[in-house]
Amino acid sequence: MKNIFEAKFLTDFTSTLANMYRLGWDERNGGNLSVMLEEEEVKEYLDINNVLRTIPMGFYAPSLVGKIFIVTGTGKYFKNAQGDPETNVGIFKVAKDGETAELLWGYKDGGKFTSELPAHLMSHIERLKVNPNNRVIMHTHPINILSMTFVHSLDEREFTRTLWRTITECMVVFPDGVGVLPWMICGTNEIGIATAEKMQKFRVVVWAHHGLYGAGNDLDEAFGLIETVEKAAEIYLKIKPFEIQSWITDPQLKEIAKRFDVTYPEGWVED
Ligand code: 2HA
Ligand code: ZN
Repeated sequence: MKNIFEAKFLTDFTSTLANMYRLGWDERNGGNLSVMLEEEEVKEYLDINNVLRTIPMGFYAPSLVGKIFIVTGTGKYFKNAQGDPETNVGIFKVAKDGETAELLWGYKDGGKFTSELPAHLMSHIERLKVNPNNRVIMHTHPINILSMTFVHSLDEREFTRTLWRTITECMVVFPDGVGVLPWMICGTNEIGIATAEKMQKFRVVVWAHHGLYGAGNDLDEAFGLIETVEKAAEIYLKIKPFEIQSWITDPQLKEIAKRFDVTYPEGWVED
């Protein structure tokens, strides 16, 4: 068996957490991350039939039976994950009953997965329906996008259009737009269901006054997507106090979409 501390799926996971922490996105135990792993890659490092303990998930996910996930631990700090992954991160398989996690590695101090597991796994389920290559769900508290939810309409068409119109690359990176949820209690199945429903259409779902969820085929893609949304929000907040002399216009948005061959939701760019 190879040394799991050298597994790329683990080192990429913890270095991503470190980057998120350094950007100021994940204070204290803020944020959580989950990646669906391939059984073949995990088998090189772990006996996938050796279950350390079982943990009830609190909801039923039949379509994920047998799937293996690496997930941040509840109450754990992103800043500590690289130094001590075995305490701060866990790897589990969804048991045959579809509602129990079979721990294969990690959560060494007796801990368990993030309180946001429902939102993560429900989002995985919905993203996989529209994109079988999706592997990553990332939840974080970026400063600017969070701030924007206090001063901007939460209408998702308007919210998206503001972001698109601040940086040319936004239309290319998230032509599907961003979903927005009003303030809700976090850590519940209800916010999980609401987030997953938005994930049918969007790869980014903003949680007002809390943060956002992002999805991607790999860690770089999910991270890059959130980084771009966050930067657009930063530009918006920087320019908002001033009289704006020029925005990216609707005809320009159309030109970008045409040039980069991307499609946006109908009616979200004006004629
Ligand atoms: O796990 O970010 O939404 C900490 C959180 C909860
Ligand atoms: Zn959060």
